Amino acid sequence: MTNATIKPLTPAIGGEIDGINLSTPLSDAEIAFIRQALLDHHVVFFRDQTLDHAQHKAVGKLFGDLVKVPFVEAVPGHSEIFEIIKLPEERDVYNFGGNWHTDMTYMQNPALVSVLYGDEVPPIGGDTMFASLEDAYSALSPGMQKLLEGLTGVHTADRSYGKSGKFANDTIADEGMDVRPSEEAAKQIEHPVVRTHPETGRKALYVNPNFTFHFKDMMESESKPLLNYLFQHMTRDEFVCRFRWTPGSVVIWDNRCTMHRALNDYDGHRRVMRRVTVGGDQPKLI
Ligand SMILES: O=C(O)CCC(=O)C(=O)O
Ligand SMILES: [Fe+2]
Repeated sequence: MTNATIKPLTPAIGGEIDGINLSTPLSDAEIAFIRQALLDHHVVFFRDQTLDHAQHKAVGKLFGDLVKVPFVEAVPGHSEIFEIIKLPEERDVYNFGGNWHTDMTYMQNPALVSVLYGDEVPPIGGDTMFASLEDAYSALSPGMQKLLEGLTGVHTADRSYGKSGKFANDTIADEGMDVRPSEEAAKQIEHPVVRTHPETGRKALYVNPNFTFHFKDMMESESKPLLNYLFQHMTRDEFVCRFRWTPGSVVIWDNRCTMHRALNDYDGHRRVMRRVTVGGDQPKLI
């Protein structure tokens, strides 16, 4: 039994769950409710939660084993948790997650689910946007779907975490977020451009502007026109939602069928989020 309710945010994506306290051990009915809501809405939101590190990890573990995220320092003593911090004085700097992306597609086994907890949120701004990659796929013509199903995407973290990536000059990293650029980021990883969700059987587009550089066996210049078309298509109004954080909000998203983007419109305010990440399967087109 659960008294939980869900209120969709938009027809395509996002649902706010009420009536569940994530800091307590959850009943089987509550767990089933959250899992189904995530499959139906791709990203779910909770308000007014209070999670310590152990409780935060317990929420992540509802979906599988937790992993350490590469290139980002973890919270001391908690390798599966990291903090996303932007300080008031960090004006005009790149913010973490600021380009549309799906978490960790630069790995052979990218993230399955991410659980983000809003510890300190700005009074206005700092929203996060989410896009449904299933709706984006479904809206394409049968001809384009077929073409894309024959393609493989090449992903790398180099532009973000490489030696000359976005975070290479993050000079006040000591008090803020601790990103560690590395040669390792240049590694190239291949994924199908269309993947099948292993639990729902639905197909989703699986490329993103932050990590997908080109199609396999094609040059960047050849890949760009189609990739750019897809990136524009994937962020059409009818496929996205925008979440307004309040302190204690918890957001859980399914990286198998979504991408997201953190908005950088709150210079002069501190924003602190904590994330745990559930390890994923290898994306496949079935
Ligand atoms: O800070 C945010 O709103 C999202 C950052 C992000 O991309 C992530 O946590 O995966
Ligand atoms: Fe992210």
